[in-house]
Amino acid sequence: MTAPGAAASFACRRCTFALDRRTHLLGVLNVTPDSFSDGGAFLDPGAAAEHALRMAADGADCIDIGGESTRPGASPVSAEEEWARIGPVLKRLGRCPVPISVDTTKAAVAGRALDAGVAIVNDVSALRFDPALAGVVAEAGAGLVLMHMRGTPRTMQEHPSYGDVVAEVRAFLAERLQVAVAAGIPPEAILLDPGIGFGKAVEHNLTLLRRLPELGTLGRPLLVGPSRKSFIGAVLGTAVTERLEGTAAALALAIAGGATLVRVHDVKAMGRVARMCDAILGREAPHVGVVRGAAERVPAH
Ligand code: HH2
Repeated sequence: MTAPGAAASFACRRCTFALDRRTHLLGVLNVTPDSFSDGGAFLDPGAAAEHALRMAADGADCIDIGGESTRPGASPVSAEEEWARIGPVLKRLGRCPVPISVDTTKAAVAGRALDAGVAIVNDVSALRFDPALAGVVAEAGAGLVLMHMRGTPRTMQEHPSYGDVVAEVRAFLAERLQVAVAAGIPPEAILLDPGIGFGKAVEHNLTLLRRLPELGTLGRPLLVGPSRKSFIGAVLGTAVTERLEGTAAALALAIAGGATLVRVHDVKAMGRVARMCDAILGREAPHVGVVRGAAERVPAH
């Protein structure tokens, strides 16, 4: 089995990801009071920076910091408020060993984050909310994530309906890619994301994951973020704190379907899932690890 081929390279600012070699992980750092799974956990800048460094040590290839929740029904926050949450953390992450992306839709926030050394702008609105954002990204030579969402976080879960969800997400991403390139952002600095959980019913999320290879033909790497989301809770009947296995399954199938980057909260566990997938897909020579503890004394198969 080989994963369907999408574009393998991603390069921006000081950051290059060799995506043909292995799946890359974005570790989620939410510095918000109201994110759906970890709101309020990292409001203290010191704790947030510590968590980011822990995720880097656990194998995150990039830290994705966000100061505004995009959960269904969330109200927007001002650029000032968003920056007041993010800025102090970025200051502490001056010596972060991996690149940082900023999860924002606002040019003012992205600009300040890029000045502070961030490499990538993760825009869940795909350049729809702030007309100035494309110019800020292009000017800085930054990377850009274009994600599919229906409407806005406040309205997106009000009866989402599609004729063919995959065809519609694909057409949206193709059009936003053209917009970004026309604004001066080089294609090799762009990642595409189907936006799991953004204006989609459970079946839409499952269908997108099942038919992910159809999005790989857009010629840019695919980033997928199913981590802890409510479609997993709907399938398994589990609360947000009990979605690790569901996340692992979604991630494994996304990787098999061509995702070369995944956005995750549980970096250590999902890094193992990704490594195992990569080994099966023959992406990277498997690292033969040493089994520690009681298990090594018992032959296993
Ligand atoms: N999901 C969330 C936020 N940002 N960005 C991309 N590119 N893809 C995603 O799937 C994605 C995203 C939602 O997760 P989280 O940040 O944990 O929650 P909240 O928006 O409540 O802060």
